[in-house]
Amino acid sequence: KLNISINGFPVEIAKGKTILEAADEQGIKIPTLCYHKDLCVAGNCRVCVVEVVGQNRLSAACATPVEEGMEILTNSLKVRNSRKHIIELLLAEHNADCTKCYRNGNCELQELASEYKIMTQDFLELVPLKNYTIDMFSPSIIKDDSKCIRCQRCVRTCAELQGVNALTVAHKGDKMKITTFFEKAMRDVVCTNCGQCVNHCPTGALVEKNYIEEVWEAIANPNKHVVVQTAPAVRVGLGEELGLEPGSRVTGQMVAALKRLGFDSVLDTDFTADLTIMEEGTELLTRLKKALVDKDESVSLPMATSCSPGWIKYIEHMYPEHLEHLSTCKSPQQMFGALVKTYYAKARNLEPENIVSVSIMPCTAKKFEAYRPEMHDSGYRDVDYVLTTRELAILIKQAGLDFNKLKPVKYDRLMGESTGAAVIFGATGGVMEAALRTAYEIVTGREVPFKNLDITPVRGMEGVREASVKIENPLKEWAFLDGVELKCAIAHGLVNAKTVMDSVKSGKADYHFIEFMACPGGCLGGGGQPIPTNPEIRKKRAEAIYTEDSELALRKSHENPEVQKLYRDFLKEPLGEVSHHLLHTKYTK
Ligand code: HC0
Repeated sequence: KLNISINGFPVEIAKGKTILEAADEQGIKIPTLCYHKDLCVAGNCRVCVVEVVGQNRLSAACATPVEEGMEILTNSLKVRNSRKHIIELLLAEHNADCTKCYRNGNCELQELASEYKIMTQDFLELVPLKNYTIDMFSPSIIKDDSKCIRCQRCVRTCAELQGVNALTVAHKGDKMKITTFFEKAMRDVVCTNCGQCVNHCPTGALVEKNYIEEVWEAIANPNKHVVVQTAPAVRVGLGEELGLEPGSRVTGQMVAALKRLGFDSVLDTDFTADLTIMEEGTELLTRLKKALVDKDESVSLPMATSCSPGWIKYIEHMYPEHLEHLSTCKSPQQMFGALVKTYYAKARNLEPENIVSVSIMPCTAKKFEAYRPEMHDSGYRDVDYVLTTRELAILIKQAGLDFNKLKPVKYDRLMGESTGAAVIFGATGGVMEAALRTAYEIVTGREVPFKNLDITPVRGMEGVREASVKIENPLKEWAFLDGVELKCAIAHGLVNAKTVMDSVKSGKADYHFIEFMACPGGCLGGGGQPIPTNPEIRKKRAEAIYTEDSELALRKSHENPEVQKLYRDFLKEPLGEVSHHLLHTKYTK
């Protein structure tokens, strides 16, 4: 322990902490802009400067380790004046038309300006606003350079968390800007649309492309039947955006809110998450049989999950020669969309052209996925509009609903029933766990050999995890799997996907099945989830997901009665002809 003082009060601090962390431990907030718990320290915004008694210059609290005997002042006159000047300078270069900004009310620069009561514009004459670019071409993300404070959180996010490097710094001095390769539109570079830059941006420089008005118009149109589906991770994120603690579970209230917003039918992406397990599990077992029994060398193992659209865009860009590893299953969002305008339309006696299919996702890449040209197997655009968790909160606020007063209600039926296996799709490792619960039982006739069905080796927040399950005494049909150790890997965050893909590429990966999710923590940490995000918040959302699963009566995808009915009435069998047409896809090199 080190003995220091903060603002004149003696404190003991563990060795290795920064001044920022030491102050935080003592309940003293030091403002930051470029600092983020998910990222390496940059120390470039200088908003977190503090005075260390005896030193002439001010120190950046995020980048300065505590030393024995340090006397730190976090709020001296010198500190306050310096901080205020920095905020004023940032504002002088910033398009501060806050009332028209998408991040109005949730902007770190706005909050600082408010705290420091920046009422004047002393620097405006010195640094005139330039001609800035606003890139609106991407279906997922808007990049507005007039709101950028050049903190480079987005650049570090894209490099460190995602390993994509779509964003970079160009030029010097007052011409410095955050841009892309050859300053192309985000749509035209390697951007995966994951939106991690959006939920790490402190201002409105990077925001989701919103489809709020389009959805209100559809709801208001009496000739349209508007169906909404909600992704697994939204139910553990939405509450935060409406003032509740991270990790609040709001499934029933969210359904109640969606009904009051005027959606004609409130359904669940979890239904098609269960369906995905039936299709993907069968695909995995088919590949194993071909490889192990038929010795078919054209079969690609390991098989990789295909439900995270950011991950799909990543592998298409970075490992195009390995696309055959991907499961051919569409994501649950897109399976849902294809079924709504076919199976659901028929069952409800609706004309598909009169159905508007909306999905609520924790993800910005889902907007991109819905707009992929191949996603119209129903004969129409399968999913018309994708809103993020944040956009749903905006709808709820605009409608004047007091979320906390809403009584929980259940999803509508057809396509509203789901199991715990589907809920855990929202956490890293969840798709793997759901698949193992079903595949093991199909093969052996018994439940997976883990207490309460909790396959704990696949859970957690390590970037890359490995697990295996030994198959013993399988049913006759699966005798070839007797004694086989089913080897799995899980990667979340694209930088970790790279590690695993490099080992696949080099032939060293001896896994059978790999789950890839583009975002840290899986979808619960998606680019469309409430801001802020950090490891503690994601951990609480994950705990909420697993609690939700543990409390459900049905926890295995193959036990979903509505999925069973879907196969009986419409699809007939997993990987059958109808499934092939509606639920499976091809990828683009
Ligand atoms: Fe996910 Fe999904 S679990 S990608 O993370 O598979 O976004 O929540 O909706 O589609 O179900 C996101 C979350 C989904 C899909 C599901 C999958």
